[in-house]
Amino acid sequence: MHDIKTPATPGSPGSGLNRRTFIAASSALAATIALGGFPGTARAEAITLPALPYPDNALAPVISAKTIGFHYGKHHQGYVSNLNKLLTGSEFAGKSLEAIIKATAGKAAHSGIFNNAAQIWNHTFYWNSMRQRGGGEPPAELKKKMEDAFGDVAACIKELNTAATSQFGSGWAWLVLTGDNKLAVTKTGNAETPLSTNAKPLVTIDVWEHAYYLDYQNMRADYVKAVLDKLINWEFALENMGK
Ligand code: MN3
Repeated sequence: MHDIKTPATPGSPGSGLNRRTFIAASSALAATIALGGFPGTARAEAITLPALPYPDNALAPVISAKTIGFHYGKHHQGYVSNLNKLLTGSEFAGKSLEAIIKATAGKAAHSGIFNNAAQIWNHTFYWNSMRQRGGGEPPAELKKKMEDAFGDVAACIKELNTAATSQFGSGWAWLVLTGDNKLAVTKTGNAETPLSTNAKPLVTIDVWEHAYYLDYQNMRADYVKAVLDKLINWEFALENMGK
């Protein structure tokens, strides 16, 4: 999913980009090893845990390094480990994550594979839906789309906030681009994802308790507001709009 390029001078002083790339490459290596292989000898068919797009403390204090440690290191990794076990000997082994999700969505006989595959995809999308010093004014092209669909940016954010806070139990809130090229807000339960529908996901917020409980306990609304105000990655949304 991500191209990992090891820089010629990893971690060279004064180069934030090199440092980030090096951390990403190191995380990818750790994930490969955690899955039981080494670069070059890893099982070619295995689904791997994509590297975080930033260090684990990049989103603090809104989302702590401790939360990221459990959420990415245990939950996200756990879905990867479970899926690889479930795929062994199945008709879906060797297929891409997206293909597995689309082939198993809505099929009760394959719910275990779907749930783990969709959770892997949703979490990778979620990490990218946030950034250090996010929030604020969306890029002009996205802002125009928000105004067309919701009236203004604040109304779009309010819809996202309502979807995230009103999702009963575990799930996700999404900003999507519908089949008729309009922005819309949706929410999904458990592992469900708009990826298997006609709508194109732009950004998401994880509202499973494990996403916020260590930092906010039961105060989901505080977590959602902080993510929308300070972390949401509108540039990522714009990038996805163009795909
Ligand atoms: Mn989660």
